[in-house]
Amino acid sequence: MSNVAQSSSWTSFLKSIASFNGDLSSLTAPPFILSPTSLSEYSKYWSEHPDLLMEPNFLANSENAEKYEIEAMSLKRTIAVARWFISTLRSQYCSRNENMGSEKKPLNPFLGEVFVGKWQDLSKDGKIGTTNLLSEQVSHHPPVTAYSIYNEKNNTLLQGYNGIRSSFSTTSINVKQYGHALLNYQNLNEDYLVTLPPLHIEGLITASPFVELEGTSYIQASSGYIVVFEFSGRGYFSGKKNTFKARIYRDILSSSNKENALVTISGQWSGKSYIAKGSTTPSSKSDELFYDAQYKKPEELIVKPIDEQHELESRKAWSKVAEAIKKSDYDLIHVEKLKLENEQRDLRKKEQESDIKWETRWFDSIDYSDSSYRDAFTNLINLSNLSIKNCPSGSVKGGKYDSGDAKHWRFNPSKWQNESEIKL
Ligand code: 0T9
Repeated sequence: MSNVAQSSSWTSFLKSIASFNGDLSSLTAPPFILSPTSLSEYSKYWSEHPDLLMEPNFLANSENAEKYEIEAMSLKRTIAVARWFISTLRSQYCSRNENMGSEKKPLNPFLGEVFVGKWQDLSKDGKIGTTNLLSEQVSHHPPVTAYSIYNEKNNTLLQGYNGIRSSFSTTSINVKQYGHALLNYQNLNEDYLVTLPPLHIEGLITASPFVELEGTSYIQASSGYIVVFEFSGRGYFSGKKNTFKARIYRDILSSSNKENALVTISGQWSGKSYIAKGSTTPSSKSDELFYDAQYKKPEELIVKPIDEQHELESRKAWSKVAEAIKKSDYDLIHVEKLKLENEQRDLRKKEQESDIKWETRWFDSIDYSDSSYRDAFTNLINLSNLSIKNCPSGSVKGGKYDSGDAKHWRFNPSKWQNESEIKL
């Protein structure tokens, strides 16, 4: 075991996790496990392969297509969306390990913190266009981040929000994700609902934490097709870590029997996966490669230099804390963090005194409890038979987790149009 794992700071951190109240962000962790990056930045992981996110646009139905051709094309687009989703996972769940040696505790975003940037078109023919990211911390207790990823050239909008609830078991932290992503391809008049998988953090005893996905994620297409992803770690489907199996069905009804799968995909989401027709598991020897996560580097988001940023922009607001973390200067980290936290406390106090509530910048909380309300989301929820409640992502309707309010965060484009202070 490493010196770090045996150090008193790590063991006392482990003890504090074991007895914590559920809010991981409130724990004081030893400096070597702190990341200089705020959780509000993590929204960028959704689009580090913009070409894959845009791909369905290039699989449109041809004019006067017959019914069977339309069916075949919407299946092809669903496969493309599944490929994009798999392509996001290595960035989402492995990048801290790959870039900083282990999973790290992110900075806990303050209310109203924003993170913005863009991906430039790297294609030769210019068909991808620029993709913009807007990320905003819409809640602090509990932490919730909302985002909008918009590509004007292809009229494509990916929006979503996420939060977590965690618990501790003997050797790992178990995390349930809340929220979902919604994908709208306006040119195709097609929508997708993406749910977020549960995960756990392993490697705590040895002070080398890493994330492993578990459970199920769904992608429900407005065409009816549904993709069911099952995740597992080392030793379940195979001896490998980060494995998944995905099955695509014609609709939720046919998904009750695995034999009905039209397409089956399997492999490692951080490595190679393979695809085959029907319900048999594809093999790396005889079947087609579905995705290779190591084949192309993630495209880096372009973010303005810190001195051009607004006070609410993440990297500017946290710059002193981030510097202290990079220097491993524990006292300085503490001092700089406290400044930020006190400013926030004062702000909340002033708001309370004058009876005003903090207003979110680009997102609205929409209450879906009125069952006569209809939009793309309610349509996808009905197709998928998933819960409309704000409960663990991917919970089924009528299941044991189907409870809570029905409020979800949505992007409000007119708020962004009227934005005068924050520039991309
Ligand atoms: C949404 C993602 C999420 C956020 C992170 C659990 C976690 C905070 C939430 C779910 C993104 O789309 C995907 C990736 C990683 C998730 C983080 C991994 C992690 O460890 C942290 C938690 C809060 C900790 O920092 C625990 C403390 C420490 C023991 C880990 C180093």
